[in-house]
Amino acid sequence: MKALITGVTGQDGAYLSQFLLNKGYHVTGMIRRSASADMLGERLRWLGILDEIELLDGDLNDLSSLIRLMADHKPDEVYNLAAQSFVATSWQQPLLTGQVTGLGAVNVLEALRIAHPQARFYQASSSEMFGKIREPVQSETTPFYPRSPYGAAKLYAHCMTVNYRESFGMHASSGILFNHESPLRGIEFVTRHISDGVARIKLGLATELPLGNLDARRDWGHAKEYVQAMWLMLQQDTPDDYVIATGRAASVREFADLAFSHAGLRAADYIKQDPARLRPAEVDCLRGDFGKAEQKFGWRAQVTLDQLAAEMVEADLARYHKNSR
Ligand code: NDP
Ligand code: GDR
Repeated sequence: MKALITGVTGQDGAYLSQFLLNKGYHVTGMIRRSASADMLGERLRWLGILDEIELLDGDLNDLSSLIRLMADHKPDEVYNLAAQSFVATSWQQPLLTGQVTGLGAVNVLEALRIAHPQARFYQASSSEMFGKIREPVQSETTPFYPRSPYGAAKLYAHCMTVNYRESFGMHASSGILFNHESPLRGIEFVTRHISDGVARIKLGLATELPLGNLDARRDWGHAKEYVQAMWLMLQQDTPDDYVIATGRAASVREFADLAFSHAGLRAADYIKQDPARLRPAEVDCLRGDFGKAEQKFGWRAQVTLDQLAAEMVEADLARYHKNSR
């Protein structure tokens, strides 16, 4: 089996590559040209799989590169994970976010329709589409109300994925994934910002941790488990949309408490409220109903929030120890 992954250098791209390699797939990853090419595969290197992946140039905004990839490689499965994925940045760069996160997904769908329509397609949809929530627990039937340029762009990509499935009979599925984290999470996201901050404070490299809205609640799971759900969706005979979540929600403050206490510290002694980190519009609380995924293909999250926080803090402590040697 051959898989093509866009966004292969990101958190999910790295774990999905590892998962598919273990299943015997040939994995091709699309990467955009960078002047820092030596840094690009850092997450893949961390997992020890960089040399096992075929990396090819392309960009989500360049339809011709996508058509060429589909025509030349004829992948059985295409996972569209590439995006401008940081919500806070989407207010600073709303047009770019729309182009990459929204239109970029349609470029991939178009490339497939033109060059290789029989491939199975996965779109990385997001719980951010629920935004100002219409139901306390969100499922595939909950109405959407995005609260950021990122959420709006993801909703467009999501609707287009459904549309290509219904218009052209393509095997196109969307995973509406709730937040998922890991030691490979980008440093700008709150869980990793916290685990990194805890490690620095523990090692005497920092004295405080600036945070924005401590009351925001998220349904946080482990990325390693979520990439399995992506693959399971593409193994179904019929394409569909699925919520992937743990079903539990916790606040930023609660996650910080877990992370600090894992290092033997009290969060309240170090957290500093930073108004600059507040967002123009906030998503207050997300909690997902994963019942459809569990019923259709038996997926359910196993890792607890405490285990997740502990793993992330340990990984950041290890990074600083390694760098200081
Ligand atoms: P990351 O931010 O870690 O990775 C994003 C990837 O997209 C990187 O490989 C990046 O490449 C690539 N990329 C960005 N712009 C372009 C472009 N123009 N052309 C080609 N590649 C590009 O995201 P995650 O791994 O966390 O998430 C994967 C996907 O899932 C994203 O679409 C995200 O929006 C979505 N999602 C994530 C959730 C989460 O909690 N993690 C939850 C729900 C959805 P580079 O390294 O060059 O920057
Ligand atoms: P999110 O993740 O916006 O949910 O998007 P993020 O970790 O950035 O924020 C989660 C919540 O924490 C609050 N917060 C802070 N956030 C950051 N980044 N930094 C801070 O200092 C801070 N303090 C408080 C935020 O206001 C927010 O409420 C992630 C991304 O991976 C998206 O791509 C994905 O689609 C969604 O998850 C599901």
